[in-house]
Amino acid sequence: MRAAHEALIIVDVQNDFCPGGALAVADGDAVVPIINRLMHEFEVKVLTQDWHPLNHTSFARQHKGMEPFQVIGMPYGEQVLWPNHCVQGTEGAAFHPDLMTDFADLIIRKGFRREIDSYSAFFENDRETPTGLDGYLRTRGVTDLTMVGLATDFCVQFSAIDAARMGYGVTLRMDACRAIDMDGSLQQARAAMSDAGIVLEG
Ligand code: VGL
Ligand code: ZN
Repeated sequence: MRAAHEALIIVDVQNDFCPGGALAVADGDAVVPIINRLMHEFEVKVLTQDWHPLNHTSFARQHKGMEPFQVIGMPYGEQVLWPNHCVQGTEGAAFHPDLMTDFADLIIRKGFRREIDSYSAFFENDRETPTGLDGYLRTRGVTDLTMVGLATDFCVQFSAIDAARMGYGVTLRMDACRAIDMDGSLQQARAAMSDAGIVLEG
């Protein structure tokens, strides 16, 4: 068992990011048994859940003439446009059925405001509007995070870099992560996370 100041952060292990889902990550479901085993090691366990309204502005369908995976400028910066995914209350937004969600202490939802996306578990994509997760972890005395889940190059990376920036010790378990990997984004993410002092393990 790990010390009580260590938390496991499980990012977006949802049906839409697994094979057959709307924004499927290759081999995404392979992380589930590894994460289930890891959950036994940690006292503090947090799940994040991508949770969008049907008219979310990160969906390509909301922008006339735009296709998924194209990039547009938003008031808060560049935004990749996605196929509709993780729509609130749908089966796609549900956790993978084999993920042992009953063990989790907290489920933090993100991306629920129409006008802004939220890759990070800590801040929306303006990088300044908090989700509340930092307050939760701090008040529980957590200082070190192990991060796992989907997708390595988007939500896991943004969460890990924000956490490192806020002073948490951060380790990524690469065997329990899978990437979307568009245009070299996985390689870029690995480099950016190493630069931020994040330990890439496995
Ligand atoms: C994610 C793209 C859009 C993720 C979420 O969980 O990495 N990626 N929404
Ligand atoms: Zn999303």
